[in-house]
Amino acid sequence: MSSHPSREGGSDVGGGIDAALEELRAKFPARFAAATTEQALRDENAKILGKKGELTAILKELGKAPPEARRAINVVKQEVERGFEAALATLAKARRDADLNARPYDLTLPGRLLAPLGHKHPISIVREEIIDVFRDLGFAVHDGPEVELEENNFTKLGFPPDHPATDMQDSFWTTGGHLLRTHTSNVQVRAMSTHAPPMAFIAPGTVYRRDNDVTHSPMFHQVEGFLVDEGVTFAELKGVLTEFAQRLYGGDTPVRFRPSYFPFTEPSAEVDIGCVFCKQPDGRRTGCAMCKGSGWIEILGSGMIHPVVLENCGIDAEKYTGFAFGIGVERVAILRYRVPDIRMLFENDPRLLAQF
Ligand code: 2U9
Repeated sequence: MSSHPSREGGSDVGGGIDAALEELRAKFPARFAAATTEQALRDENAKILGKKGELTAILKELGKAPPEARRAINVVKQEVERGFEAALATLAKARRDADLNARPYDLTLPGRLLAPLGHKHPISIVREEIIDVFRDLGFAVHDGPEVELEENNFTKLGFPPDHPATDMQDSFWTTGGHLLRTHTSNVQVRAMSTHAPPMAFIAPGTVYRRDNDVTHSPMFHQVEGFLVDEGVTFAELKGVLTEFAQRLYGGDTPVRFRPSYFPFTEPSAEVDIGCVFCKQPDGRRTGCAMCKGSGWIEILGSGMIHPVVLENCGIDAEKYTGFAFGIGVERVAILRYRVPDIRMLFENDPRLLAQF
């Protein structure tokens, strides 16, 4: 390739054009070097090689010029093209060097929070605490279906066929004798029917009843539990449930057992703890609106499993006895967090949930 095309090989293409070509050839490196941005460089390149560019105009003027003349112009054209690519590379390198030499990002700065963090639901907080205590005491967690047969939900538990709980008004019936379980006792029935004593299970889960007011939600949560073995008495029931109450509410919490009635236990007892709201520094309870002036708050129901229920689940009631209990998870959460309406727990308003 010639280093000076217009003067070699007789390539003089006429005074004006020759001069313009020489000037272009002499000046394009400086023109490219003066461009400080890629856009400016491309603009400068277009002024020379574009459709209406200076070199394009020379080429057009050449028209019928001899081939050597066109070759000379093409040589210049190639020089311009190479010069443009080189200037482009120089700009890219300068940009990269500037990036590398710029102040580095501060990687120790905290990230930007794109979405607000969620919170554990109060029902989950309380349920997990209850499960932890019973797990510690040797109970295993058992699961079961939420859509259940009448037999496992009512019949085997000793509910008479005309018991109000079995009514269409009280339970959610589906089809084929199925209903949404009204308690997690169905899990206990299934566990007792498939395991041999000794056994101790808890059944945490969601249950459904046709109730809807300030203290009742049609969907709520229970943790039920039972223990079956030879020689289990009410003393074991009292020991386990006192331990549970004091682990959840504090070691100095008074616990009392009040006679009650459930179709599936005999005898049955409701368990109260000393009111946590009007407790004085000396441990006395003064009575308040939460405990309705009594100084006691009910936290769960319990009882010795009825022998008929044991037999219905295939357990020899002559040999084995057991106790069972049921805890309403919402009740624990409402007492702890003083939620005025149970339904607020399920509206999932982030402003409420963020407070727990
Ligand atoms: C079997 C045998 C016995 C479970 C029990 C209670 C007492 C009880 C309530 C607490 C608050 C329900 O959520 S709540 O309204 N439950 O008082 N539950 S004894 O007894 C059983 C369960 C299964 C086979």
